[in-house]
Amino acid sequence: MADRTLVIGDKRYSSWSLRPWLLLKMAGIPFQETLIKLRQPSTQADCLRYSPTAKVPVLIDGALTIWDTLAIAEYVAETWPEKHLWPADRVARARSRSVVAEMHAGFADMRREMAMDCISVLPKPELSAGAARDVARVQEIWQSCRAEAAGGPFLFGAFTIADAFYAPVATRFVTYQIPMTGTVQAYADTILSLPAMREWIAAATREA
Ligand SMILES: N[C@@H](CCC(=O)N[C@@H](CS)C(=O)NCC(=O)O)C(=O)O
Repeated sequence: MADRTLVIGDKRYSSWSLRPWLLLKMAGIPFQETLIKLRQPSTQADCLRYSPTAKVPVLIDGALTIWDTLAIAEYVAETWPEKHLWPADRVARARSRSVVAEMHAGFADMRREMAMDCISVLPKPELSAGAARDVARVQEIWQSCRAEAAGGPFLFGAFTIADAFYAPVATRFVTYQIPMTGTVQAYADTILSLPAMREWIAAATREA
């Protein structure tokens, strides 16, 4: 059994947990899971057992603990370079790091007003101007990346860290009935039809 554990939150709600989980699955890197229930009186104490920030995800690889999604993704990419989890091309790699950084550091309004609930379809919310801008920007990123991508259906062709970072947004667009057309719809469909995504959503349904 792998001496590697990913500590995650509820699959239904934890968008940050989905990112490294999907990355490890898509890369075929074995790991065990420990799931902490979020939004419970015990959540903070449960998370503090693994992470100084009291947040998930956390990757525990042997003696090493990594407690931030981007740090986990970088560690995985460095440890398994043969998986090519960043694009091989230097220019594409710089662009993919930019869109990943945008996701990691931004989209606060969309995140707040469209919290991940990957097993539900909810009424389309009245979005604030900020959240509407976030949605438009994500769609612009997907369109511009797909326009330049070659060799596969993902943002940079083959599956990379950028796809893991935007996968939770594909579920949010469905949950909150955000209109999608053309390239944006096709990209969301690509992500949501991945066997690993189906596995995550099926497990989220069982949790509920
Ligand atoms: N910057 C962190 C954010 C992680 C985060 O906010 N995780 C949420 C769950 S998605 C969490 O652990 N919340 C703790 C709580 O709900 O008490 C990362 O990139 O990993």
